[in-house]
Amino acid sequence: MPKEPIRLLHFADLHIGIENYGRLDPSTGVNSRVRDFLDRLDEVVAYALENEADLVVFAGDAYKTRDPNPTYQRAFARRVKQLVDAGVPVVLLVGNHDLPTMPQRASTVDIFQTLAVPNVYVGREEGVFRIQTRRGPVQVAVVPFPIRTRLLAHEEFRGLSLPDLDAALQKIVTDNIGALARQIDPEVPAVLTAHLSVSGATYGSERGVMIGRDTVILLSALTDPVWDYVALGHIHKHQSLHNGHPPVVYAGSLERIDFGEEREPKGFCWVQLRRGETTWRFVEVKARPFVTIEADLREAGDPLAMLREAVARYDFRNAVVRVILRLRPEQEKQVREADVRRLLEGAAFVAGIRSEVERKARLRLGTMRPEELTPIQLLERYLEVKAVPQDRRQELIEAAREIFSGGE
Ligand SMILES: [Mn+2]
Repeated sequence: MPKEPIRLLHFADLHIGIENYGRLDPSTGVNSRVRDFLDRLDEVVAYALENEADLVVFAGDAYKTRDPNPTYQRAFARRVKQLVDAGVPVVLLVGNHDLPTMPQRASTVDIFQTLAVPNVYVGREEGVFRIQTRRGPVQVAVVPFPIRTRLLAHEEFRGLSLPDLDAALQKIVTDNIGALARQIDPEVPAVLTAHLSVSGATYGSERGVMIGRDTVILLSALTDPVWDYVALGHIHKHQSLHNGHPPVVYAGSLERIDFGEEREPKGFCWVQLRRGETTWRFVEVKARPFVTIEADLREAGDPLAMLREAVARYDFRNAVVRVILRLRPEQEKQVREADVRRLLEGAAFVAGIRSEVERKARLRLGTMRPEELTPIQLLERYLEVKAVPQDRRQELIEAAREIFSGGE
Protein backbone atom coordinates (compact mmCIF):
# COMPACT_ATOMS: atom_id res chain seq x y z
CA MET A 1 0.00 0.00 0.00
CA PRO A 2 1.43 3.43 -0.88
CA LYS A 3 2.38 5.47 2.13
CA GLU A 4 0.35 8.53 2.99
CA PRO A 5 2.11 11.72 1.90
CA ILE A 6 3.64 14.00 4.50
CA ARG A 7 1.66 17.23 4.87
CA LEU A 8 4.05 20.14 4.71
CA LEU A 9 3.19 23.81 5.06
CA HIS A 10 5.77 26.15 3.52
CA PHE A 11 5.66 29.89 4.10
CA ALA A 12 8.21 32.70 4.08
CA ASP A 13 9.02 36.38 4.45
CA LEU A 14 6.81 37.23 7.37
CA HIS A 15 8.57 40.54 8.10
CA ILE A 16 6.85 41.38 11.38
CA GLY A 17 7.49 45.05 12.09
CA ILE A 18 6.73 46.60 8.72
CA GLU A 19 4.56 49.58 9.54
CA ASN A 20 3.95 51.23 6.15
CA TYR A 21 0.42 52.59 5.87
CA GLY A 22 -0.44 51.77 9.47
CA ARG A 23 -1.13 53.58 12.71
CA LEU A 24 -0.71 52.66 16.36
CA ASP A 25 -3.64 50.63 17.67
CA PRO A 26 -4.05 51.67 21.33
CA SER A 27 -5.95 48.51 22.28
CA THR A 28 -3.00 46.24 21.45
CA GLY A 29 -0.07 48.65 21.55
CA VAL A 30 0.86 47.39 18.11
CA ASN A 31 0.83 49.21 14.78
CA SER A 32 -2.25 48.31 12.71
CA ARG A 33 -0.14 46.98 9.85
CA VAL A 34 1.89 44.79 12.21
CA ARG A 35 -1.48 43.50 13.41
CA ASP A 36 -2.26 42.60 9.77
CA PHE A 37 0.96 40.62 9.45
CA LEU A 38 0.23 38.76 12.70
CA ASP A 39 -3.32 38.02 11.54
CA ARG A 40 -1.88 36.40 8.41
CA LEU A 41 0.43 34.30 10.57
CA ASP A 42 -2.62 33.27 12.58
CA GLU A 43 -4.23 32.11 9.33
CA VAL A 44 -1.14 30.01 8.60
CA VAL A 45 -1.20 28.43 12.06
CA ALA A 46 -4.95 27.78 11.92
CA TYR A 47 -4.64 26.14 8.49
CA ALA A 48 -1.76 23.96 9.65
CA LEU A 49 -3.69 22.78 12.70
CA GLU A 50 -7.04 22.26 10.94
CA ASN A 51 -5.44 20.31 8.11
CA GLU A 52 -3.14 18.32 10.34
CA ALA A 53 0.16 19.54 8.97
CA ASP A 54 3.03 17.20 9.80
CA LEU A 55 5.72 19.83 9.38
CA VAL A 56 5.94 23.59 8.94
CA VAL A 57 8.90 25.09 7.07
CA PHE A 58 9.40 28.82 7.44
CA ALA A 59 11.88 29.91 4.74
CA GLY A 60 13.24 33.00 6.46
CA ASP A 61 12.86 36.70 7.30
CA ALA A 62 10.77 36.61 10.45
CA TYR A 63 11.01 40.32 11.16
CA LYS A 64 11.60 43.58 9.37
CA THR A 65 14.87 44.16 11.18
CA ARG A 66 17.56 42.13 12.86
CA ASP A 67 16.67 43.85 16.16
CA PRO A 68 12.93 43.17 16.57
CA ASN A 69 11.36 44.61 19.71
CA PRO A 70 10.28 42.22 22.50
CA THR A 71 6.58 42.64 21.70
CA TYR A 72 7.13 41.38 18.16
CA GLN A 73 9.33 38.55 19.42
CA ARG A 74 6.66 37.46 21.86
CA ALA A 75 3.99 37.61 19.14
CA PHE A 76 6.06 35.38 16.87
CA ALA A 77 7.05 32.96 19.65
CA ARG A 78 3.43 32.51 20.75
CA ARG A 79 2.44 31.34 17.30
CA VAL A 80 5.43 29.02 16.92
CA LYS A 81 4.46 27.55 20.29
CA GLN A 82 0.90 26.90 19.12
CA LEU A 83 2.31 24.70 16.37
CA VAL A 84 4.84 22.79 18.42
CA ASP A 85 2.38 22.28 21.28
CA ALA A 86 0.13 20.55 18.74
CA GLY A 87 2.99 18.24 17.81
CA VAL A 88 3.91 19.99 14.57
CA PRO A 89 7.67 20.41 14.12
CA VAL A 90 8.73 23.83 12.82
CA VAL A 91 11.86 24.64 10.83
CA LEU A 92 12.95 28.28 11.15
CA LEU A 93 15.40 29.27 8.46
CA VAL A 94 17.57 32.37 8.87
CA GLY A 95 17.01 35.02 6.20
CA ASN A 96 18.99 38.18 5.50
CA HIS A 97 16.69 40.24 7.72
CA ASP A 98 17.31 37.82 10.59
CA LEU A 99 21.09 37.95 10.31
CA PRO A 100 23.20 39.94 12.75
CA THR A 101 25.87 42.29 11.42
CA MET A 102 28.59 40.24 13.12
CA PRO A 103 28.65 36.44 13.07
CA GLN A 104 29.30 36.36 16.83
CA ARG A 105 25.91 37.94 17.45
CA ALA A 106 22.60 36.11 17.57
CA SER A 107 20.13 35.90 14.71
CA THR A 108 16.51 36.81 15.47
CA VAL A 109 15.54 33.14 15.81
CA ASP A 110 18.59 31.75 17.65
CA ILE A 111 16.74 32.02 20.96
CA PHE A 112 14.61 28.98 20.01
CA GLN A 113 17.79 26.93 19.66
CA THR A 114 19.35 28.34 22.83
CA LEU A 115 16.30 27.36 24.85
CA ALA A 116 16.18 24.03 22.99
CA VAL A 117 12.47 24.46 22.32
CA PRO A 118 11.28 20.93 21.48
CA ASN A 119 10.24 20.46 17.86
CA VAL A 120 11.83 23.73 16.66
CA TYR A 121 14.76 23.46 14.24
CA VAL A 122 16.77 26.62 13.59
CA GLY A 123 18.54 26.81 10.22
CA ARG A 124 21.42 29.08 11.07
CA GLU A 125 24.06 27.09 9.20
CA GLU A 126 23.88 24.67 6.31
CA GLY A 127 22.90 21.21 7.47
CA VAL A 128 20.33 18.42 7.32
CA PHE A 129 17.65 17.85 9.97
CA ARG A 130 16.15 14.40 10.25
CA ILE A 131 12.68 14.93 11.65
CA GLN A 132 10.19 12.32 12.79
CA THR A 133 6.67 13.45 11.89
CA ARG A 134 3.27 11.86 12.51
CA ARG A 135 3.25 10.45 8.99
CA GLY A 136 6.84 9.31 8.91
CA PRO A 137 10.40 10.60 8.75
CA VAL A 138 11.47 13.53 6.59
CA GLN A 139 14.84 15.15 5.88
CA VAL A 140 15.08 18.94 5.73
CA ALA A 141 18.27 20.51 4.37
CA VAL A 142 18.67 24.16 5.30
CA VAL A 143 20.55 26.90 3.42
CA PRO A 144 20.40 30.26 5.21
CA PHE A 145 20.98 33.51 3.34
CA PRO A 146 24.48 33.52 1.83
CA ILE A 147 26.24 36.65 2.93
CA ARG A 148 29.10 38.10 0.94
CA THR A 149 30.87 39.83 3.80
CA ARG A 150 31.39 36.49 5.59
CA LEU A 151 33.84 35.58 2.83
CA LEU A 152 36.00 38.52 3.75
CA ALA A 153 36.98 36.77 6.97
CA HIS A 154 39.04 34.41 4.81
CA GLU A 155 42.39 35.52 3.45
CA GLU A 156 41.87 34.11 -0.04
CA PHE A 157 38.86 36.34 -0.76
CA ARG A 158 40.27 39.66 0.40
CA GLY A 159 40.88 42.17 -2.31
CA LEU A 160 38.52 40.50 -4.78
CA SER A 161 36.18 42.73 -6.81
CA LEU A 162 32.44 42.57 -6.15
CA PRO A 163 31.70 40.45 -9.25
CA ASP A 164 34.52 38.05 -8.31
CA LEU A 165 33.19 37.80 -4.75
CA ASP A 166 29.74 37.07 -6.16
CA ALA A 167 31.10 34.34 -8.37
CA ALA A 168 33.03 32.86 -5.43
CA LEU A 169 29.95 32.92 -3.22
CA GLN A 170 27.77 31.41 -5.93
CA LYS A 171 30.23 28.53 -6.25
CA ILE A 172 30.45 27.99 -2.49
CA VAL A 173 26.66 27.88 -2.09
CA THR A 174 26.27 25.55 -5.08
CA ASP A 175 28.98 23.24 -3.72
CA ASN A 176 27.38 23.30 -0.27
CA ILE A 177 23.98 22.34 -1.68
CA GLY A 178 25.69 19.48 -3.52
CA ALA A 179 27.29 18.37 -0.24
CA LEU A 180 23.88 18.45 1.49
CA ALA A 181 22.39 16.35 -1.32
CA ARG A 182 25.03 13.69 -0.68
CA GLN A 183 23.91 13.44 2.96
CA ILE A 184 20.35 12.58 1.92
CA ASP A 185 18.98 9.08 2.39
CA PRO A 186 17.24 8.38 -0.95
CA GLU A 187 14.59 6.24 0.74
CA VAL A 188 13.23 9.10 2.87
CA PRO A 189 11.38 12.20 1.58
CA ALA A 190 13.70 15.22 1.43
CA VAL A 191 13.07 18.95 1.43
CA LEU A 192 15.61 21.64 0.66
CA THR A 193 14.84 25.06 2.10
CA ALA A 194 16.90 28.11 1.14
CA HIS A 195 16.69 31.87 1.58
CA LEU A 196 18.26 33.42 -1.50
CA SER A 197 17.76 34.82 -5.00
CA VAL A 198 17.52 32.30 -7.82
CA SER A 199 18.24 33.11 -11.47
CA GLY A 200 15.12 33.61 -13.54
CA ALA A 201 12.90 34.63 -10.62
CA THR A 202 10.75 37.76 -10.82
CA TYR A 203 11.37 40.21 -8.03
CA GLY A 204 8.56 41.66 -5.97
CA SER A 205 8.32 44.20 -3.20
CA GLU A 206 11.50 42.98 -1.46
CA ARG A 207 13.35 45.36 -3.78
CA GLY A 208 12.21 48.15 -1.50
CA VAL A 209 13.44 46.45 1.67
CA MET A 210 16.54 44.77 0.32
CA ILE A 211 19.73 45.99 1.87
CA GLY A 212 21.93 45.55 -1.17
CA ARG A 213 22.32 43.60 -4.36
CA ASP A 214 22.62 39.91 -3.55
CA THR A 215 24.28 36.88 -5.03
CA VAL A 216 22.07 34.96 -7.44
CA ILE A 217 22.15 31.15 -7.39
CA LEU A 218 21.47 29.21 -10.59
CA LEU A 219 18.22 27.27 -10.70
CA SER A 220 20.18 24.19 -11.76
CA ALA A 221 21.78 24.15 -8.29
CA LEU A 222 18.34 23.39 -6.82
CA THR A 223 16.81 20.88 -9.22
CA ASP A 224 18.69 17.75 -8.11
CA PRO A 225 16.03 14.98 -8.06
CA VAL A 226 17.28 13.93 -4.63
CA TRP A 227 14.97 16.70 -3.34
CA ASP A 228 11.24 16.13 -3.30
CA TYR A 229 10.41 19.80 -2.75
CA VAL A 230 12.48 22.99 -2.66
CA ALA A 231 10.99 25.61 -0.30
CA LEU A 232 12.35 29.07 -1.05
CA GLY A 233 12.19 32.36 0.76
CA HIS A 234 13.48 35.88 0.07
CA ILE A 235 11.50 36.99 -2.99
CA HIS A 236 8.07 38.26 -1.97
CA LYS A 237 6.26 37.42 -5.19
CA HIS A 238 4.88 33.89 -5.06
CA GLN A 239 6.20 31.86 -7.99
CA SER A 240 7.12 28.39 -9.10
CA LEU A 241 10.49 28.10 -10.84
CA HIS A 242 10.46 24.42 -11.75
CA ASN A 243 7.37 22.42 -12.56
CA GLY A 244 9.03 19.04 -12.92
CA HIS A 245 10.58 17.07 -10.10
CA PRO A 246 11.36 18.61 -7.68
CA PRO A 247 9.02 21.59 -7.49
CA VAL A 248 11.08 24.72 -6.73
CA VAL A 249 8.79 27.33 -5.20
CA TYR A 250 8.87 30.76 -3.61
CA ALA A 251 5.93 30.85 -1.20
CA GLY A 252 6.09 34.65 -1.30
CA SER A 253 5.22 36.96 1.58
CA LEU A 254 1.93 36.89 3.51
CA GLU A 255 1.12 40.60 3.36
CA ARG A 256 1.59 43.41 0.87
CA ILE A 257 4.19 46.04 1.55
CA ASP A 258 3.37 48.54 -1.19
CA PHE A 259 1.23 49.25 -4.24
CA GLY A 260 3.58 47.29 -6.48
CA GLU A 261 1.86 44.21 -5.02
CA GLU A 262 -1.68 45.52 -5.49
CA ARG A 263 -2.67 42.68 -7.81
CA GLU A 264 -0.50 39.93 -6.36
CA PRO A 265 -2.16 37.15 -4.42
CA LYS A 266 -0.52 36.42 -1.05
CA GLY A 267 -0.35 33.12 0.75
CA PHE A 268 1.57 29.95 1.45
CA CYS A 269 2.15 26.50 -0.06
CA TRP A 270 0.42 23.33 1.03
CA VAL A 271 2.56 20.39 0.01
CA GLN A 272 1.82 16.66 -0.18
CA LEU A 273 5.35 15.35 0.15
CA ARG A 274 6.17 11.92 -1.18
CA ARG A 275 9.48 10.43 -2.28
CA GLY A 276 9.77 11.14 -6.01
CA GLU A 277 6.23 12.50 -6.50
CA THR A 278 5.26 15.60 -4.62
CA THR A 279 2.22 17.74 -5.32
CA TRP A 280 1.52 21.19 -3.93
CA ARG A 281 -0.88 24.09 -4.20
CA PHE A 282 -0.90 27.75 -3.29
CA VAL A 283 -3.33 28.74 -0.53
CA GLU A 284 -4.32 32.38 -0.57
CA VAL A 285 -4.61 34.34 2.70
CA LYS A 286 -6.77 37.40 3.33
CA ALA A 287 -4.01 39.96 2.90
CA ARG A 288 -5.12 43.56 3.21
CA PRO A 289 -6.17 44.87 -0.20
CA PHE A 290 -4.32 47.76 -1.78
CA VAL A 291 -6.41 49.85 -4.20
CA THR A 292 -5.33 52.59 -6.59
CA ILE A 293 -8.18 54.89 -7.63
CA GLU A 294 -7.42 56.77 -10.82
CA ALA A 295 -9.67 59.48 -12.19
CA ASP A 296 -9.22 61.77 -15.16
CA LEU A 297 -11.26 64.86 -14.26
CA ARG A 298 -10.01 67.20 -16.98
CA GLU A 299 -13.30 67.22 -18.87
CA ALA A 300 -15.44 67.70 -15.77
CA GLY A 301 -17.43 70.84 -15.08
CA ASP A 302 -17.70 69.78 -11.44
CA PRO A 303 -14.58 67.71 -10.82
CA LEU A 304 -15.52 66.74 -7.26
CA ALA A 305 -18.89 65.37 -8.41
CA MET A 306 -17.18 63.40 -11.14
CA LEU A 307 -14.65 62.09 -8.63
CA ARG A 308 -17.48 60.98 -6.35
CA GLU A 309 -18.90 58.89 -9.19
CA ALA A 310 -15.48 57.48 -10.03
CA VAL A 311 -14.75 56.54 -6.42
CA ALA A 312 -18.10 54.71 -6.14
CA ARG A 313 -16.90 52.23 -8.77
CA TYR A 314 -14.12 50.94 -6.51
CA ASP A 315 -14.36 48.58 -3.58
CA PHE A 316 -11.90 50.08 -1.15
CA ARG A 317 -13.49 49.07 2.15
CA ASN A 318 -10.74 48.13 4.61
CA ALA A 319 -8.15 48.74 1.89
CA VAL A 320 -5.03 50.81 1.85
CA VAL A 321 -6.00 53.27 -0.84
CA ARG A 322 -4.27 55.88 -2.97
CA VAL A 323 -5.83 58.35 -5.38
CA ILE A 324 -4.32 59.67 -8.58
CA LEU A 325 -6.19 62.53 -10.20
CA ARG A 326 -5.66 64.25 -13.53
CA LEU A 327 -6.67 67.87 -13.52
CA ARG A 328 -6.41 71.04 -15.56
CA PRO A 329 -4.50 73.80 -13.69
CA GLU A 330 -7.63 75.88 -13.13
CA GLN A 331 -9.42 72.90 -11.54
CA GLU A 332 -6.84 72.47 -8.79
CA LYS A 333 -8.65 74.73 -6.33
CA GLN A 334 -11.96 72.93 -6.87
CA VAL A 335 -10.63 69.62 -5.55
CA ARG A 336 -9.51 70.01 -1.96
CA GLU A 337 -7.75 67.19 -0.19
CA ALA A 338 -10.18 67.25 2.75
CA ASP A 339 -13.09 66.69 0.34
CA VAL A 340 -11.33 63.79 -1.35
CA ARG A 341 -10.59 62.22 2.03
CA ARG A 342 -14.29 62.43 2.92
CA LEU A 343 -15.09 60.36 -0.17
CA LEU A 344 -12.73 57.64 1.04
CA GLU A 345 -14.54 56.83 4.26
CA GLY A 346 -14.32 53.10 5.01
CA ALA A 347 -10.77 52.75 3.75
CA ALA A 348 -8.29 51.37 6.27
CA PHE A 349 -5.71 53.97 5.36
CA VAL A 350 -5.33 56.72 2.79
CA ALA A 351 -1.78 56.38 1.52
CA GLY A 352 -1.87 59.49 -0.61
CA ILE A 353 -3.80 61.77 -2.92
CA ARG A 354 -1.84 62.92 -5.93
CA SER A 355 -2.95 65.41 -8.53
CA GLU A 356 -1.26 65.29 -11.90
CA VAL A 357 -1.91 68.72 -13.27
CA GLU A 358 -1.61 69.16 -16.98
CA ARG A 359 1.18 71.64 -17.55
CA LYS A 360 2.32 73.25 -20.75
CA ALA A 361 5.09 70.70 -21.25
CA ARG A 362 2.47 68.05 -21.84
CA LEU A 363 1.28 69.82 -24.95
CA ARG A 364 4.63 69.22 -26.56
CA LEU A 365 3.83 65.55 -26.70
CA GLY A 366 1.87 66.56 -29.78
CA THR A 367 -1.29 64.72 -30.62
CA MET A 368 -0.03 61.40 -29.23
CA ARG A 369 -1.01 60.26 -25.76
CA PRO A 370 1.97 59.29 -23.59
CA GLU A 371 0.68 55.70 -23.46
CA GLU A 372 1.05 55.50 -27.23
CA LEU A 373 4.71 56.46 -27.29
CA THR A 374 7.62 54.05 -26.93
CA PRO A 375 9.93 54.56 -23.93
CA ILE A 376 12.60 55.98 -26.26
CA GLN A 377 10.12 58.44 -27.81
CA LEU A 378 9.02 59.52 -24.33
CA LEU A 379 12.62 60.07 -23.30
CA GLU A 380 13.30 62.09 -26.47
CA ARG A 381 10.30 64.32 -25.75
CA TYR A 382 11.36 64.70 -22.13
CA LEU A 383 14.90 65.75 -23.00
CA GLU A 384 13.51 68.17 -25.58
CA VAL A 385 11.21 69.78 -23.05
CA LYS A 386 14.07 70.00 -20.53
CA ALA A 387 16.14 71.77 -23.24
CA VAL A 388 19.04 69.32 -22.94
CA PRO A 389 21.73 70.13 -25.56
CA GLN A 390 21.54 68.07 -28.76
CA ASP A 391 24.82 66.12 -28.41
CA ARG A 392 24.16 65.28 -24.75
CA ARG A 393 20.65 64.20 -25.72
CA GLN A 394 22.10 61.78 -28.25
CA GLU A 395 24.45 60.31 -25.65
CA LEU A 396 21.66 59.78 -23.13
CA ILE A 397 19.39 58.17 -25.70
CA GLU A 398 22.13 55.75 -26.72
CA ALA A 399 22.67 54.82 -23.07
CA ALA A 400 18.92 54.40 -22.56
CA ARG A 401 18.64 52.14 -25.63
CA GLU A 402 21.14 49.81 -24.01
CA ILE A 403 19.20 49.76 -20.76
CA PHE A 404 15.81 49.25 -22.44
CA SER A 405 17.15 46.35 -24.47
CA GLY A 406 18.23 44.62 -21.27
CA GLY A 407 21.93 45.17 -21.90
CA GLU A 408 22.17 42.54 -24.64
MN1 LIG B 1 15.02 38.10 2.54
